[in-house]
Amino acid sequence: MMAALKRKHLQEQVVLDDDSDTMVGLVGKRVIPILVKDDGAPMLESMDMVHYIEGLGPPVLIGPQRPEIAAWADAVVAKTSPLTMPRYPLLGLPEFATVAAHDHYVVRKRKTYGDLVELRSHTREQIKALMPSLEQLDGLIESPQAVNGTQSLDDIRVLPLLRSAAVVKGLSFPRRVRDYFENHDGPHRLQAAAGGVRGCHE
Ligand SMILES: N[C@@H](CCC(=O)N[C@@H](CS)C(=O)NCC(=O)O)C(=O)O
Repeated sequence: MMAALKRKHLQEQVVLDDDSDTMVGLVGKRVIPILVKDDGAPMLESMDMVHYIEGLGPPVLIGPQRPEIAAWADAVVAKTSPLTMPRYPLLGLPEFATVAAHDHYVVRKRKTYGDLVELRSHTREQIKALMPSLEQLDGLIESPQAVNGTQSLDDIRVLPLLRSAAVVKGLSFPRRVRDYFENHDGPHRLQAAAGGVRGCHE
């Protein structure tokens, strides 16, 4: 998202879920995302990457931040993960392109979330539990352009969460959330801005 906002070219390399060697070879452990800088040095904290890219050229995250937005983003993950995590293997994502990579993810997630089919069978209750948080965000959004009126780090906190949640069929965003999301996700806007579909909220 940050690279798209800064109009920076980012060469993307997808790592298959079972390809631990590539991750360990770069940073010594299994973790994504990894940003390899032009000088070859890897970075492995996504917010560090955001600050690093923001530092290249004129800033784009110039608006104010609000602590309630960060708090909202931190709290909502517990509600979105049970919906999104069991759906990622259904989306034809490139990190699950082989049967082994797909099954590696399913087995890994089963340890944390239990059986993924069973988890999906609770979709109705999970959506019901998430709606109050989306209503809360609806009341916090100041404009369709930016959650705080002017683009800021808070948009980097919120938009990818909405992008992930949007994979859930049957989940409808409240009006202001939808306007905000569609403004950033439409075909001629920052379609690439929220990065891949899969949220990194483990
Ligand atoms: N603090 C890191 C966390 C990254 C993270 O949690 N990555 C997850 C995937 S979304 C991960 O690599 N999990 C280990 C695994 O896939 O085995 C960041 O914000 O970049």
